[in-house]
Amino acid sequence: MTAELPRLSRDIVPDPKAPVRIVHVGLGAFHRSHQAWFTQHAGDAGEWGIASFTGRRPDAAEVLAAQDGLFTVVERSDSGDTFEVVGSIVEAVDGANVDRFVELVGASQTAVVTLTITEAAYASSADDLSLLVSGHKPTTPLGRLVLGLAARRDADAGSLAVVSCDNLSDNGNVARNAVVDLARGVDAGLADWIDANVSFVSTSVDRITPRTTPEDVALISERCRYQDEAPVVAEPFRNWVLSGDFPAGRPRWEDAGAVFVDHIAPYENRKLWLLNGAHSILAYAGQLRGHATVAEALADSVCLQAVEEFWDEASRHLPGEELRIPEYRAALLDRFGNSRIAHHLAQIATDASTKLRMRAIPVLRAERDAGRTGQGAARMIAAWASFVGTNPGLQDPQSDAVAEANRLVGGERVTALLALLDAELARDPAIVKLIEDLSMGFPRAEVPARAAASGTAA
Ligand code: CS2
Repeated sequence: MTAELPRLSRDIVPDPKAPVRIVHVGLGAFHRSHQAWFTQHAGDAGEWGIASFTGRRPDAAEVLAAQDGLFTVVERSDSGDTFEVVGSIVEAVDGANVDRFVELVGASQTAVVTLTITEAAYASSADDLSLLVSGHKPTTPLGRLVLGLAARRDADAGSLAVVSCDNLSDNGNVARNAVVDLARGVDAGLADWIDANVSFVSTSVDRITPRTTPEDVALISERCRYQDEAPVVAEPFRNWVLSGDFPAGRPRWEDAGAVFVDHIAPYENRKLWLLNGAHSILAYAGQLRGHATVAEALADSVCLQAVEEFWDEASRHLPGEELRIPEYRAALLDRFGNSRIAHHLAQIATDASTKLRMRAIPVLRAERDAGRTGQGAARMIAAWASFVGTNPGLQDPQSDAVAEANRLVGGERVTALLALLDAELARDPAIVKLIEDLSMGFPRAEVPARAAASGTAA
């Protein structure tokens, strides 16, 4: 039946291609439900096409290219699904096609480069530096970006904006430092050119987008009467806060609800601590207790209390009426409780050593500086420490060091794990003891709470 349906393309959903003026790195589900969606909904969308490159594997680009870049966004709320075809991605390219990437970053009509490359990809890579120095093609996103920016300088194509859309605090500056440092190792003049001509924009991005399942693909065929191999399912909520200059222009993302601010840190912290921090607590505590999804874990009072305790601590360091913390927290409970979105805890649990540095450590430090224990933040770390004890294969940029820590026991083990997040805190025996004691606190629930299964979001 499915085989008889036409494949989604610009023939069956006419949507003229806009010229490429945005280059994206990290063509995944989140990019499609967020930056591509916002670009589609900008008032001047017709002028802004995205060329989107994959990170490590070609698959997503191949699937999307076969349907002219079009894909369906399934907006999934408690009350049902709505379907929308998004056409802002006009070119979907394998990231290994470095020549095309360099050509586009070097083109004067390109005004914006956006990144969703994961938190871990901002760490420096010695391999990339030696590849660049020896005139070979780099393999990491930032290495490729340095090559692209060198081409832009050489072509005298002018300034542009690089917009990090990863869940890192101060992500614009983190991106700037990583790119400029890498460039300086290759060519000091290039580093200076980047410093003077590239605007690194900081952003806080938000839209819960679980991995697409075969059931989602089947649902599109049934409901939309075309075949789409690259749909994304997302919650109705979306948020994008940006801070920085766009010297070569940008789409009118504000028409789609994006907000431009002078000082982004409070918004970033609100999102990273309250949303992502809670996610990390649920990911480790929830799985230890036998749950599989965010909604299931949230229905367990042990997990919910751990989240609320952490939120109370974090909220003390999120001052200012305009942040509307009580409303934000209430909205998060609703969003997490959307049981039709099957957001798997295993997906959130990866890359802990990078994520917890952003989600737990700032709150733990702020609480201790204020003379309190920081127990809520410590509990997030304790849940991770306990989880990696029984799940040693968890994906992590520091997986070797995690495995080494796991060979130790008791306080020594906790010290070694904490040192991966914050070396100084790991030297404080009181914090180590607190985390060690808390790590016993997540026994498997006798009857794991199971959220009502939905026919479409299983
Ligand atoms: C999650 C985020 O996987 C994770 O670490 O916390 O991907 C989260 O779902 C998004 O930031 C929501 O905007």
